[in-house]
Amino acid sequence: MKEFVISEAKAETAVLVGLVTKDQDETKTKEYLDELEFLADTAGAVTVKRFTQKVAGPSSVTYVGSGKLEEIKKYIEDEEEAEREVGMVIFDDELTAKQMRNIEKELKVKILDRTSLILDIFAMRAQTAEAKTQVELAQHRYMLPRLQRLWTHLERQGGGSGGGGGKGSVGLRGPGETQLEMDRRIILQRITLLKQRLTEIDRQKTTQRKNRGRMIRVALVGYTNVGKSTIMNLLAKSEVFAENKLFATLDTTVRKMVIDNLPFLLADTVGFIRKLPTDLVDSFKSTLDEVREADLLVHVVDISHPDFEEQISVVEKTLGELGCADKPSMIVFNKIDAYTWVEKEPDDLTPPTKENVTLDELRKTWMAKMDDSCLFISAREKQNIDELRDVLYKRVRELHVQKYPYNDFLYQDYE
Ligand SMILES: Nc1nc2c(ncn2[C@@H]2O[C@H](COP(=O)(O)OP(=O)(O)OP(=O)(O)O)[C@@H](O)[C@H]2O)c(=O)[nH]1
Ligand SMILES: [Mg+2]
Repeated sequence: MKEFVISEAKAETAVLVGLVTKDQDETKTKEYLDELEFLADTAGAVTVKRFTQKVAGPSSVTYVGSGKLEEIKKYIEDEEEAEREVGMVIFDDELTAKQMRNIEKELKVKILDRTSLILDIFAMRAQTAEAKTQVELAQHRYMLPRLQRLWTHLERQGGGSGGGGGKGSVGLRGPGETQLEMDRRIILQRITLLKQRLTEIDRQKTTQRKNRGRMIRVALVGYTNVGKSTIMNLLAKSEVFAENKLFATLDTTVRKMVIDNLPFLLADTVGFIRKLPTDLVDSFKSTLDEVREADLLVHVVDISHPDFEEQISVVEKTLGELGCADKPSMIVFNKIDAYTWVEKEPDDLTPPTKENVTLDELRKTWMAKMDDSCLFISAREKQNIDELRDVLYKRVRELHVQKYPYNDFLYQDYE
């Protein structure tokens, strides 16, 4: 597979750049950059250096200030002199076409932003026709406003169909502009085609979903890398690709499950992440239909992650955007085996913080907050899995009786 090829070859190196602003303090920026480093690693790049800058907000010209850009440039040059080539510089936020162009001119290496990095990983992960089409659509949408920078690198598809270039701004017309107009048109045509293709796939899938019969649909949702696929594999004895990389799952997998004669459908879905551009979420709308049409959402959380609380709110926010905020749901805190805390001295009076709360205390707080509709498990160590099955059974049964009041599941013969 592609990712093995990348990691076995000499890995490309990456420099990360983030900002500390009034909305994003140093700790937050560090967490964001940790995640960006994980994303880079997933894409096959080794992070060699991080740069951060304290500013009021990103500069519209070069994202960081000119002094910082100079510092980054100097670093790249010094590395080059020492024969350690820097492969790329990755910025933690989405860059505008103008910022990208200016930065590229200055640094003269490959420039990526969070969005293009995520797109790259998505492209690497896409397996089915649907996921591939969705990723290509998202890539073209990302490219369109940035064409001016990219046009020379574009692959030409189809012949140039005469003329073009009539509408450019004064002073910018010229051969380059004609080319740009042509490319823009090619991309727009491609976007239309991809959208048509997705509508067709979507139509087929909707029909398929309708034919699934009278079964309650449960969807595993959550931040990326929390263990959704591992839980799916464990419960449904399926073999969904799971690994310690971000976005291991891009395609939704649905499995039929039966607990005590009660059949229902369980879906594994694409993970969410911070700063995911709406455009990208849009492109994955049909994948996310599984979430939208679910009767019950099982929100999986990685409790061993230092940022799990923020991850919960990112997921809740994304679910809200998908119109799923009010769906029946439950929280499953996974990876309890990896949860760590700092033990306090008995006479230590410092108030509890994220770092020194025991799992038991955390459990109590969340059980109170969630009205008991949360569970603590370890999918890897198979802890509390029976409890998870029991709770699922109870919830699905309730929903089944509500939705299909004839209680027919007890009598039907499901193969
Ligand atoms: N320590 C520990 N690791 C776990 C547990 N469950 C899953 N993992 C690991 O967490 C990593 C991610 O698991 P996945 O099941 O791929 O996570 P996912 O939520 O499907 O991730 P994406 O598809 O990337 O969104 C893998 O390395 C798993 O082995 C657990 O209970 N404890
Ligand atoms: Mg997965």
